[in-house]
Amino acid sequence: MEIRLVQGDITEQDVDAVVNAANSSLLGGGGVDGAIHRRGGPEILQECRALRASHYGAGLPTGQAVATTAGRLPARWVIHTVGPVHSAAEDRSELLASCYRESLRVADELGAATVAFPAISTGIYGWPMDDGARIALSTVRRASTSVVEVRFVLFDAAAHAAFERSL
Ligand code: AR6
Repeated sequence: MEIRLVQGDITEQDVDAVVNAANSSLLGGGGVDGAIHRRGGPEILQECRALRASHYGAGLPTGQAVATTAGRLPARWVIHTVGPVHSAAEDRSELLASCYRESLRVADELGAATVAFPAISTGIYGWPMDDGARIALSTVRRASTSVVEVRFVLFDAAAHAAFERSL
């Protein structure tokens, strides 16, 4: 598997699947989630609502992942995953690792060969960037998956530098 680091906007990536740093409601929010729904259009939210009505009445649990259409995005699918809120009192690293593993498992089910990830939980959910980068990279490297390219799309130079150091 090839791991690429790019600085940019995840909604612009020409990949099979982009991963959304969602919340368990699946009904949208700020950050990556807001950008994906804004740019991808209402089709994504429609499928998210259907998922809530069918499989995830109580919401998508933290650490799990589920796919929808990508609407008007260049990608074919959006894989929604729910990162943990960072806590100083409790180690939630395993849940963050699970987001990356489960997203790749869903990508395999879809037959997605190229997948773009944001730095899950490092925005509104407060995870320190260096630690988030370490968990992201070590989990993806160890994953057994048919995905051939994982692209980490980092929003700013500091996030890109953190991932580069970790890689
Ligand atoms: N492309 C790439 N990275 C981005 C983009 C973008 N367009 N926008 C922000 N980032 P966040 P979280 C970076 O807050 O921490 C939402 O309200 C950002 O700088 O999107 O997992 C959800 O609904 C940061 O490094 O996700 C949840 O409620 C990283 O992406 C909550 O936020 C993740 O930031 C999830 O919080």
